[in-house]
Amino acid sequence: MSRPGSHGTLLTVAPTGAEHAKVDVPQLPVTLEELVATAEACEQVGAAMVHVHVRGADARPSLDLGLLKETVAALRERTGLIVQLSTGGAVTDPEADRLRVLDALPDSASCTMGTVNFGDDVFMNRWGFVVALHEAMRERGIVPEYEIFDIGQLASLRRLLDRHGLPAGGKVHVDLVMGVPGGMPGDAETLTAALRLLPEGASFSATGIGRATLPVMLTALASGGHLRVGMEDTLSYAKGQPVRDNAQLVARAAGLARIAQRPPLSPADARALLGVRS
Ligand code: KMH
Ligand code: ZN
Repeated sequence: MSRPGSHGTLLTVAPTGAEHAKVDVPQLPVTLEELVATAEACEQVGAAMVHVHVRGADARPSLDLGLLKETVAALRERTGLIVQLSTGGAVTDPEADRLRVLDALPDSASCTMGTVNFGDDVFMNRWGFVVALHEAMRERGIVPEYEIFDIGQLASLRRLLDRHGLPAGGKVHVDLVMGVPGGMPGDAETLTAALRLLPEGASFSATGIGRATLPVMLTALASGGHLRVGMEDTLSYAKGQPVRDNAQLVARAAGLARIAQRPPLSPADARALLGVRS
């Protein structure tokens, strides 16, 4: 099926996340220098966007505004990637801190469309907070990526757009995050079912967590979708083989995209797809 931008594939790298500890995963990029070097390496092998969670000096997740601003500036200086900040943060982060992320003025930011069980935790995204994120992004000219952890959240997205209008940039882009324990499973049937609920004209990427990585990636490619990969989502390259680094995951996704005759989009083409200003 032809979908927005489907002549090529938007590759997003999510290099760090908020869940893994540096002591357990030494190759996880946590310092500013590690993050920027990772972003440069991933851009070289085909990434067009970076989904960023930052860590503090103790390597723990942080939503410190100064650090976020410094990170956005460094990524813009040393890469051409679209810079997307996470407003999801860690499950323990308060709403006010998550909203303040937008003051770092990234190109794009995530906006999760509902509350979901998240392993043994709860990832809270009440309706009023979702609306606040959507509107604050529009006021600042930040393009949202609507994160969908469960299929009913696509109905919430339609409701959001009906009641509160289109986001900054005028395009709607969704990321299906599949395989979180508590959310929708990461398999071909569920991805296909989710696509029936996508808002008209929306583009989508998909992300398979852990062992869902490959089935979700292959199904998304075959369905005209885009891909998010990275160590936020998977630490295993293959059975018994830990991920070497984020660029390894991006390079594999780029190779599969080329095999599918949908090569990686340049950052400029990805900006046009998402409605992100240049
Ligand atoms: N860390 C998760 C609780 C996002 O970045 O917007 C939420 C998350 C989603 O990673
Ligand atoms: Zn994230």
